[in-house]
Amino acid sequence: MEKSGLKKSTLLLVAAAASAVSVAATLLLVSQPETVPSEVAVQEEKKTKTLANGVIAPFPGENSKHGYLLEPNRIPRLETCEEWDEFWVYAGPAVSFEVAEKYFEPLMAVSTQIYDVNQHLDEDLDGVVCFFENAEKPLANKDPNKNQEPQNLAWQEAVLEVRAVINSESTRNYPLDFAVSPNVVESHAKTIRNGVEQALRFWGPFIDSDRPLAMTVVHPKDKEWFLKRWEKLGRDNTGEFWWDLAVPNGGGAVGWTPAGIPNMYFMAAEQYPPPRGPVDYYVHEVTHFFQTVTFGASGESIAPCWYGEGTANFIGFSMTYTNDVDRTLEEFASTRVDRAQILMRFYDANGGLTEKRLIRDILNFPKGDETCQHKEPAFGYNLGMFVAEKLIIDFGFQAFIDLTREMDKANMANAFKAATGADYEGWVKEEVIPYLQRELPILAG
Ligand SMILES: [Ca+2]
Repeated sequence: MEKSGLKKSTLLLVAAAASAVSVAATLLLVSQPETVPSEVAVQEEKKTKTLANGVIAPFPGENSKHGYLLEPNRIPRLETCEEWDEFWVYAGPAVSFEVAEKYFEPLMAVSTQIYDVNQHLDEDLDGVVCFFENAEKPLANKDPNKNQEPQNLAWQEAVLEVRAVINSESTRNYPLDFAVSPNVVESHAKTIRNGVEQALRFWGPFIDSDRPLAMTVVHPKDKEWFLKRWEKLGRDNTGEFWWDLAVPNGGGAVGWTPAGIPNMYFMAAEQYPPPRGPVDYYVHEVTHFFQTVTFGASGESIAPCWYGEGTANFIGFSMTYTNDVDRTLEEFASTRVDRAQILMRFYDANGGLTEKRLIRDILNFPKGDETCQHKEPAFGYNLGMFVAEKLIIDFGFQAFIDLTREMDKANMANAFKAATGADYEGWVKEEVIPYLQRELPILAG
């Protein structure tokens, strides 16, 4: 009871600070506690400070798990809400959890420090940056979905966290050793190079290497040229195997040499031009480059089937449109449905989504089996995407980075423990499997 009394009294002060706003005034009435604490009690309990614009902020500052940097020199001060929407992938932020809770906005983030630096953008002084400024706002007590089944929004938060961390790090122009085979259409090579360079700029700061990325674009008519280049690059594990897979539809791959050096390939042709707008394809391949350059051949040998393609899928789809978070989430939502349907088709025909089966498919699935990557249900891509999603939901995007870095020396259980503090098998059995058993049937419909 005491706790809720404290919450209400803080809300009262925030609302009072924004007394010119009718929304806040309404809330003042709705949330008014039966007994208003005395001025002295409020002073003792609440620990706040008043910002320059008069908004009351918690002290010390509060932050939701948004992933943006908080060091004073890393928080940009932006001039317009348009610029803000380019930079900030969530709604808000609100100055405090108290303020955020007033609104029905599942993607509302909280950051006192980031609010403070950009408080001039909170024109109507309700404690939230660039959120229906001077307009009617969606209130929590008018939540249109209040009586419906709770939706899983955690995956969206994981997507936003990937975008936020990547946006928040500085960028880096990573060096390329770029080669194009003679028959490749010039504009195709350019599109692919732009996509990879864009993906490398934000992956670059995470990559602890200066070795230029050997990146090769080939046309299906240029097999001899490809094999020569492939020889020169150290005969990685793409070669004719990948060539034959790529010829019908094109596509990308990252192979690695026996010494663990990654090389990237794309096949493009008139009948399958490379995608131009979305960058998930390029982010996906650059995620593989990050993985292999970080943990080398030893990491490749301990990575379970779900790890490589699953994490590259999740991170790639999270970045589909770098400047359009809504479109990215919309397309990702339908991708999740498609992938869940592929998986449920398989499980329904093979004894169901049982714990025993999922333990095998996540913990013990043979990577060399063709259903890991190349044949339905493509566990690596499809099941792996949901395991990666749960990894980022539970431990954050940084845990994926840390896990990858730990995989250069340890076995998977030790790497996971070092990166997350949790027990790998225990996490799969107690968190991932119940999550999949709940989520996949709902998605597949
Ligand atoms: Ca505002």
